[in-house]
Amino acid sequence: MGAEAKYSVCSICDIGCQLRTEVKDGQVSRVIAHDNPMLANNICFKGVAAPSIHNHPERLRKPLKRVGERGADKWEEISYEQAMDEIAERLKKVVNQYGPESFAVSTSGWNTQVTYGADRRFMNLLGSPNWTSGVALCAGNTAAVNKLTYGWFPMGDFGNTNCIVLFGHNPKKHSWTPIYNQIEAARARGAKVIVLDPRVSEQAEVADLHLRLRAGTDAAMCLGWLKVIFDEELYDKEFVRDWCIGFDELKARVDEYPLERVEEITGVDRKLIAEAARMYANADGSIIPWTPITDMQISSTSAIRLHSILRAVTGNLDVVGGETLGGFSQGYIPETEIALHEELPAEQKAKQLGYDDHPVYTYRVAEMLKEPTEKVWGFPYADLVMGCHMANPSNLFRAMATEDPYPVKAFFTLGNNTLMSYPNQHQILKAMMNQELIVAHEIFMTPTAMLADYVMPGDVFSERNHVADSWSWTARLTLSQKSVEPGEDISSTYQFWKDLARRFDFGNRFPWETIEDVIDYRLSRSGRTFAEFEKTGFMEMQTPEFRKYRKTGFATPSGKVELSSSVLQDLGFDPLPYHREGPALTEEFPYAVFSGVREDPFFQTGQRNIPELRRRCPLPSIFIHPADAEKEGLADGDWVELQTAYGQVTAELAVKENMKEGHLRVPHGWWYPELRGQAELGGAFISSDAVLCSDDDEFLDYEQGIPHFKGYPGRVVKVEKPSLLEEGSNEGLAAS
Ligand SMILES: Nc1nc2c(c(=O)[nH]1)N[C@H]1C(S)=C(S)[C@@H](COP(=O)(O)OP(=O)(O)OC[C@H]3O[C@@H](n4cnc5c(=O)[nH]c(N)nc54)[C@H](O)[C@@H]3O)O[C@H]1N2
Ligand SMILES: Nc1nc2c(c(=O)[nH]1)N[C@H]1C(S)=C(S)[C@@H](COP(=O)(O)OP(=O)(O)OC[C@H]3O[C@@H](n4cnc5c(=O)[nH]c(N)nc54)[C@H](O)[C@@H]3O)O[C@H]1N2
Ligand code: SF4
Ligand SMILES: [Mo]
Repeated sequence: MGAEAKYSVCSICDIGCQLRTEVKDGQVSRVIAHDNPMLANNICFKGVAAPSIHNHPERLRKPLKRVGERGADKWEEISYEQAMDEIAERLKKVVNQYGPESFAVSTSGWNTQVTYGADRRFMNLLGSPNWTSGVALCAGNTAAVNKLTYGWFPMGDFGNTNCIVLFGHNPKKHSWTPIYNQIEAARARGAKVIVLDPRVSEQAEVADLHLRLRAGTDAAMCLGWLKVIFDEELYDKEFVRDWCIGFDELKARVDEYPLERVEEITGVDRKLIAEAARMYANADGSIIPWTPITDMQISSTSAIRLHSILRAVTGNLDVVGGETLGGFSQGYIPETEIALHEELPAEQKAKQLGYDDHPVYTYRVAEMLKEPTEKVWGFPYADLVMGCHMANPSNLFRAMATEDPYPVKAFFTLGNNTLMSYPNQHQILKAMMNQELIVAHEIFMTPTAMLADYVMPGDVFSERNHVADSWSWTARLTLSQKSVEPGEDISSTYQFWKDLARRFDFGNRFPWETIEDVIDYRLSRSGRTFAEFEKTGFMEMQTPEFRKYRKTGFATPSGKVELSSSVLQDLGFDPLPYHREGPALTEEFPYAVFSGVREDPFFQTGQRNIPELRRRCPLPSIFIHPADAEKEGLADGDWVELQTAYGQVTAELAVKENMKEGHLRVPHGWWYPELRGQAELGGAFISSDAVLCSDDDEFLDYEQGIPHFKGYPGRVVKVEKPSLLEEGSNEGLAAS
């Protein structure tokens, strides 16, 4: 007998596959492929494991209040109402004593889905600008930098493109499955794929061209491509003439990067650089899909700007087969309107941490782009991909730890494993230890939640109704239906903020009682309710409209594509892109370490407690090339410590041909849920990449303050396997 299957949008990772959820005896029993053949392949083994995650015996189901020392992981269960009363009272006390800016939030709306701007609304009404997000190191900062150049964050037209350029980005069958499928489909149609990656990644193995650049040199590579494109006149002259400003200045800058110099910086043969640039520029429709690799390096702003510039000068902006500037979904009130940014007073916006030092994704730039954004897109603030007008995390954690430039004393973390999700984990710990109030909204007891005063149990996608709008990245609405009831004390993030607001004097500004009420409100401009939307199907796509700029101009101060950025110029930064070298390798720390390569079975710091996923990757590895292993006298399977001047992590050594010589790779997100009670904070300091990377100035991108996770100095030494990780010493690892 087939059980009833609801439509779901998976939130186990951030790509949001559409699939279907079956229920048996009041529990999610199975997650299956979508019934629409176009979507049927969009499911990975993490999605299939959703029942094990949603029904996990260790899921948080009762609000917890700390009873021991902070971080001791000792709790008493209290009711939801009591928790909310106490949180409200303690937050008021902090705000009264130190001002509203002493309240900060770190979140990752990808997984909590239904916040709908309520967090920003709450903060804006309270008066705090200090909101940040995991996507400050991901698509959120890319979106902000894209806006500098042409006022929006585009999405590649995978369906029609003839050339796909992957700067590191390496979608796999079980990692961002829909993007992997779209690349596969394009390749099958004959589209070319160019991969730029120090390693031989899965995408590199099957690419038409693979450029094995040195980590952290993406900006120099793009400057080399532009050199070829300008010298050989492969650019769209008409578009540049009519729609771009700053071409001559850019060309002069690009002339400083002859291919000999680019070859020297990147380590890639100049002939290959030229061939790739020609392939990209000559294809009829090329895309550079968003990539996190340029989100996390020292020349991040320049590298992301260079991707934008390449799109523009080759005529790939807002055309079929190129990159679409989608705009907000019609008929669905966007988060940006709910967030009420215009109600946060200018003097409070100016207190946002990072505003002075690294302003590009803070309110400072949002204010500079307000007028053109409203003119072109209809709203003064464009909240895109759940990460906008953010505080800089490094400035924020410094303020929390040291009270410089002012005290930050209350910290809420929702759907974000904060401790491990930014650079300089030592400072984050110090920051959290220096708080008067910490609230975590979570589905599991993470190292971050262990540091909280209150842990509020969160719902999961099978337990809530939702209309997803891709955080305004693409103009598409998709349906996610509640399949089962969440437990009584479990809340969604919307509910959390609403119930908190009701305890403040602006409670009447949260008139929507339930999630369905907010969705009804968001749909109201198209004259429908959620119940009506649910009946019409699982997805609505807006027909793309190309070259919209001909009617509206671009949402930049000049109304043009700003090859030379007037915003960067006004802020006192170099308005043109450049290559900046990362922290120098030394005799003591001779390897370029990079963080990343997502592991198929896990999303970021999650799922190490799900046996069927953990079995696929029981322990973390540190990766090295065979020639380097030999030089160091190390063998595959040795236990090693990867050391930097800032910390060290332990893992098993994996000697791999596909690594690049001179580089070491450390995975992101490892902690050991099974070591709860045995190791400090669930072993959060044993193998986490965030321990290794500093956020001192020489590690930060100037304009955004982004850490250099792609090529920082380190070394590797042999150690004993930590006794805590010995097989059989605990259940979780025994599962392997
Ligand atoms: N050091 C370092 N930091 C990084 C990165 C890195 O490579 N290295 N990568 C960066 C990138 S690319 C990204 S995208 C971000 C990701 O940052 P996050 O999105 O914060 O990533 P996760 O580690 O998955 O943490 C999400 C947490 O939300 C919880 N959760 C899951 N579903 C729900 C839910 O429905 N409700 C609630 N309340 N909680 C839920 C999970 O249990 C998990 O603890 O991190 C960035 N930070
Ligand atoms: N299974 C699974 N899937 C995921 C995630 C997950 O945690 N698990 N996370 C999701 C999220 S939030 C993100 S952001 C994406 C990230 O996924 P990807 O975009 O694929 O990024 P990574 O896997 O970190 O690294 C990809 C490649 O970048 C290369 N690389 C390292 N340094 C450099 C450099 O300096 N320049 C260049 N050009 N390449 C470099 C690495 O060798 C690696 O092959 O994956 C998403 N998909
Ligand atoms: S790729 Fe997997 S985890 Fe991510 S949304 Fe799709 S099914 Fe869920
Ligand atoms: Mo990400």
